[in-house]
Amino acid sequence: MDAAWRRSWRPLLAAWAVLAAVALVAAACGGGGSAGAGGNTVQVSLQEYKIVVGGTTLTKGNSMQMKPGQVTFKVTNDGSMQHDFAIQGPGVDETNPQALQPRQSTSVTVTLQKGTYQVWCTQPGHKDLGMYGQIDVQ
Ligand SMILES: [Cu+2]
Repeated sequence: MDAAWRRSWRPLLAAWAVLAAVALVAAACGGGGSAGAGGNTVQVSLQEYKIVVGGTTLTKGNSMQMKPGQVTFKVTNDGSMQHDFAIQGPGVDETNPQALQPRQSTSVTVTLQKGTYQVWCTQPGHKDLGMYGQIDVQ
């Protein structure tokens, strides 16, 4: 091929390079986004004497709302004494949860159906001190 031919194609090749770079960036962003949306993880923070679920504080029986479907509760003990996270409702019976030391965490995956779920801490006296609430799934 002669030099003139190469010159005429150079701008087109440059354009293709830009397009390829844009596509790569878009793919990278898309992948990150779908990973975040696909993993339906909700942070749960155990404290004296409340349970914070996805930023909503549950204490002394108040309630919050969630959508049906599979959810992984990532439970962290952010308090200064031993706590745990029990949840009971339609199709879910996690009433003997793992006791967590301060700063320890665990994950609990459940499938929520429409209905009412009770969440609480089973450590002696903690429920009476406020560590319980309700999740209304609808
Ligand atoms: Cu507790």
